[in-house]
Amino acid sequence: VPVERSGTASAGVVRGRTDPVRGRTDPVRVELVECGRFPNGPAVTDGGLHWDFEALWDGIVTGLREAASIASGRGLDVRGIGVDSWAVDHGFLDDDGALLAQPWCYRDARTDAVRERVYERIPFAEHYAVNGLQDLPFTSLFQLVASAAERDGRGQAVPGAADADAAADAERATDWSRAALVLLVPDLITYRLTGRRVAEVTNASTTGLLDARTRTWSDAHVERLVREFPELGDLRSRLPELVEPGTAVGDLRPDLGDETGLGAVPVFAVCSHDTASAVAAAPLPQAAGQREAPGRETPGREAAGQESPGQESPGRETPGREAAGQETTGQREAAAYISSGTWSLVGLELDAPVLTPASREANFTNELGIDGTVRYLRNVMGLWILNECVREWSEADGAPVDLPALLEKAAREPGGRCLIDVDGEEFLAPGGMPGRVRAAIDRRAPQGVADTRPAAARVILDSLAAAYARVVHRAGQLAGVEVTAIHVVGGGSQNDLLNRLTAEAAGLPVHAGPVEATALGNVLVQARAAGALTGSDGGPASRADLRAAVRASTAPRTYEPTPSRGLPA
Ligand code: LFR
Repeated sequence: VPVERSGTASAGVVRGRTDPVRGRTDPVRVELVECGRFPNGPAVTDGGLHWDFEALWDGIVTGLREAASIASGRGLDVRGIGVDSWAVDHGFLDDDGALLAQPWCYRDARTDAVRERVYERIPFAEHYAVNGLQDLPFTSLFQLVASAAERDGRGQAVPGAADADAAADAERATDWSRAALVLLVPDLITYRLTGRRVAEVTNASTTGLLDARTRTWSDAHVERLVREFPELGDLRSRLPELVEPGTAVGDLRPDLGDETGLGAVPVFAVCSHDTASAVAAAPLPQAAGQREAPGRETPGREAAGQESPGQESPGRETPGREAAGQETTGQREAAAYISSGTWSLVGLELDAPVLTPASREANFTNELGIDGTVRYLRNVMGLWILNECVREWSEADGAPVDLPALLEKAAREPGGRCLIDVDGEEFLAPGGMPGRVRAAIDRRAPQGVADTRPAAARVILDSLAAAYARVVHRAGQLAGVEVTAIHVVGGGSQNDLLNRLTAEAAGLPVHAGPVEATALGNVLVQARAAGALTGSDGGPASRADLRAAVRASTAPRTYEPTPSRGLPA
């Protein structure tokens, strides 16, 4: 399970007692056992920010070896392997299935200008109508156009290329011109594990090439792109067959079965986008649309999917809870989620995309989720900003910063003095983060905020909490649901101060946990596919059954908002 700044290989043990007559007698419990964890981060190689795929692969094989040994020590059978990672990034395979180059990291600035060129020819609204994706500079589509435009595979013109001989030409051929197939990072790993080349749909939905309504590659959109950018050539033929989470992709290659000690184990497609796995394991009470507020009329499901500009109230950027409640009276209730880590992915689980102009203008995304669902959310920059500051402060000190102590001091700082725009693209790239944060504070707080680490940390966390609150309420308005609680999952759910600030800012209870939601979602989908997890009635497990297993296996912490407190000024 590689993630952006560290990779974990976890094994899940699924327990539950089944009575053949009465069905299941106790809730299924899942225990996660961490088998390996390794650092992962983008590095500048070949003139750009790339991932070290071989280092990732080594970490994975080591983790699998450890999983085999832990399982055999505990007398357990390994029933499946599933891969998830961050989204959008991909590698190119040549005709022989070899990886042509290290995958680019989406944080490289090469797509900035490309995005403008793409929108000049295909306006954002036309993309949104098909793929429903928020405008982010790094969506795979922009990366592909950038790669196709490269002349020597690294964005440099080749001097004297015109009169180069054929052999030199071949050597200089771009990665794109030699690419037979595009595989997203988790699909690349699944391919190495099994030899099978597929595109798992939750992650494929972040490429910009999928139709958010049909969950299939949009031939029309791909053709349109190729018409405008002929250098993309036969893009469609380079997109693999799509599979849904839960599909058995193939068995672990025999050589790897031997090398790791795992033997023949099926590899399942899971929600291979880490955020989709995390949302699958967010213990949401019910999916939006399943539960109706008592005595209230429920609008048709289509209401959210159709263009209904009258549905939202323009100009209300930051409603408090009561305001949102008034506006959404008569609508369904739902809990929001925040998948909190390097990024914070903030939104709702829906059963159809919201493609309205209002949704587009608010820059909400419709990524795909488990069991035909849509992850209706926005990317908020997340703990990346704080983590990068901590990394640089630690480098400056020559010793790791004591994070709990820093957060304790930040909690004692006066709050709400200054909010910075955590979504600013200026924070996207690594390096120099404390300086960029300071500059943003100075722009926003003429009255001054002390130039100390705790003060900077407090501004970042206040700003994150305010952004979460805004996005949660806006998601509710745009999707036509009343948000009644927030579930924070992932590593960031351990940040007490941030949870407390979020509850205050949103005026909603915050339930924090599980921390390892991504690994848990990954394991649960495998467990269901392998037949190790059935529904409470003995039939196939539903999403609600998966979440019941999460609830039975973890203990969330709840933060109640102070009554009458709304968003920070
Ligand atoms: C989170 C995540 C986000 C995606 C970003 C870039 O790890 O997957 O969902 O937008 O990383 O891939």
